[in-house]
Amino acid sequence: MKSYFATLSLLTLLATPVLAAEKTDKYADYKNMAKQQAGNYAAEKLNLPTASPAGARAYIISPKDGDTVTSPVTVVFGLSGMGVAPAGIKDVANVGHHHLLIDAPTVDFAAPLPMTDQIKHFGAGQTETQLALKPGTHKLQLVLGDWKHQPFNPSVQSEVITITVK
Ligand SMILES: [Cu+2]
Repeated sequence: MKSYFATLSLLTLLATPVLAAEKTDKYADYKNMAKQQAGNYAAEKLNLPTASPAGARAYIISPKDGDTVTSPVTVVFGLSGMGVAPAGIKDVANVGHHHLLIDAPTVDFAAPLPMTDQIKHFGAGQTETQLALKPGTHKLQLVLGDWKHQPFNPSVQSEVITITVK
């Protein structure tokens, strides 16, 4: 009889971790989902930057620095080491959308980029645009933004190019 109880308690002990493991697995998805949502909420409230992968690079394919062009100017955006996704896509790693800075506006890289005449958002995931510019010289720069329109850390941005519009 004594060994019967001993066996029974041994079986109980053996079974416990299995049951516990099953229970953890059962709620793991919900826990991860809640964690993700809490993380996104905090990121939005606190302007937490999204990390960019090493080597990610944004660049303006066209026009080239120093080009003389006519308005409207076709500006073609380049990105390597990351992907383009519409704004608001929260749970995909290493994606963002382009922003075009026109004539060097002051930008707070630690906050979402505002939408102004000098800061154009391409939140649908566009990779080029037609830009109407007045005659004269203009500066253009690309800055990649995360799902909440905030520059990455480190920022993924192009060189500033200067073009002349005839
Ligand atoms: Cu944006």
